[in-house]
This record gives sequence, structure tokens and C-alpha cells, in this order.
Amino acid sequence: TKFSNVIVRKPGRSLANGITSAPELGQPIYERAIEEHDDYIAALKQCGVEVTELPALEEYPDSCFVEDPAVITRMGAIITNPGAGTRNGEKTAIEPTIREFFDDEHIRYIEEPGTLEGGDVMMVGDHFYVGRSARTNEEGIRQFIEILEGWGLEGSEVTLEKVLHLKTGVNYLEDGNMLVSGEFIDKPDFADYNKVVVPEEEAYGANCIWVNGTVIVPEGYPTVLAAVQKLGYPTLVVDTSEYRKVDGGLSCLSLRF
Ligand code: CIR
Repeated sequence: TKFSNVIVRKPGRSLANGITSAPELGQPIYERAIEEHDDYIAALKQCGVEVTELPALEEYPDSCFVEDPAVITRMGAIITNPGAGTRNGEKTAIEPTIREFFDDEHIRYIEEPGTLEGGDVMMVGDHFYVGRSARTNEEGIRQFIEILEGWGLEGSEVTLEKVLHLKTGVNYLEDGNMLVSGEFIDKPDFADYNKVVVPEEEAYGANCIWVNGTVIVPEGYPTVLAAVQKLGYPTLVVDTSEYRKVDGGLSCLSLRF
């Protein structure tokens, strides 16, 4: 895998009203979130990708998490149907940008009553693991796998019990290496990978991204950082603490393809 392009969307001031499971962390501070976003873009550029930066959408507080309304594979793009009501319209907002990169032939849709969010999709080569979550339902997964199979790719369902999205707790770093935390540590689905177990107190740090050989790690997770470096990857560290306040992390903030 080699990524050439990345799509990101600036956070708006409404990010403070993003959906969160952790209100005790407080609301994200807009100015800080913008700085962190700029650092994130700079890190991506260091990994040799072209970054397309979309403007903020105040009407969608969670729209900076562009990973959720679309999934991009080497065969084409899938516009999802986000299961979170306040996020559903993001699929329409992302579509024109997807169309700049893909023609009609290479775009598919997840349709009602199917729901799916990209944060539940983890790519491992031509296999896509899809989390069945509060946001992604059985019918959404069925449609998604049917689309993949039409493109000669494949997918399988992973049941989630605790976390928001699949990639909240498990992320693939290429080369057989997988960061696993919590409920994913012992999942039979991932038994054959070289698993790096993330300790509970650093669970948020499981959401790292591999970009062209470099792994971007969130700031403040020293055990995760050391483990990734021990695997031999060059690393870049980016602070995503403002996004963490609304359950967002490194992977959610971009579409990489
Ligand atoms: C949400 O609850 O939808 C946002 N506050 C966070 C989305 C995080 N996205 C992701 O894990 N892919």
C-alpha cells in the first residue's frame, strides 16, 4: 500500500458540540483544535501525501472526522450512511470531493436501512474488517461486503461491545503488525497478526495511523510510542487531545488513499 492523497476537513467552532461519551473531559477549545489540525496536516505532508483541505462545516459539529462518511479502497469509493443522526448529512457534504477523485463507475453507496461509518472499517490489504457497532448495522455491513466483492475485494464482520468504532480499539500498521486494545486483544479474528497489546490506561493510543512507512502516534502515550518504534517504524507524534474530548482520533481525521 502506498497513499498518494489525504482528505481532511477543518473543524468548526461547533466542534464543541460534537457527540461525546466523555463529557468529563470538557469541550474542545477551538483555537487549540485548529493548531492540532495544522500539526496533523504537517505530519501527513511529511509522509509524502498530497493533502486536500476542506473548509469547516458549522452545521455538522463532527464533520472534521471525514473518515466516517466515506471509505476509499484501491478499486473505488463508498459513500457511507452514517448511523449518527446528526452526522448523516455529512455523506452529502463529502460527495463532491470524492467525485473529484473518482468517476461514477467507481462510486458506490450504502443505502437505508443500512448504516455504516468509516471508523468501523479497517483495511488489511484487500480484506476489510467491519465493526458492527451502534453506528454500523448488519444491513450496512451486508451492502458493504457486496460492494467489496463486486470489486474483487473481501470483508468480514467484527462484533463490538464497548467502543464507538472498530478503529477506536484496533489499528493495522501493515507488515502483519496490529495495535490491539481492550475487547480486541483476544478476538479470534485477529489471532494471526503480530499483535501489540496496548495497556488499558493508554487505550486511546491504539488509534495510530500508518502512512507510507511512517506511523503517526497521538501525543501522550509513551508505551504505544515505544512499542511502535520497537517494531522499527519511524514515528511522528501529533497532539489530538482536543479531538479526544469528542471521541475522535488520528484515523478519524482523514481519508487516506
Ligand atoms: C462521533 O461520535 O461520531 C464523533 N464525535 C467522533 C467520531 C470519531 N470517528 C472515528 O472514530 N472514525
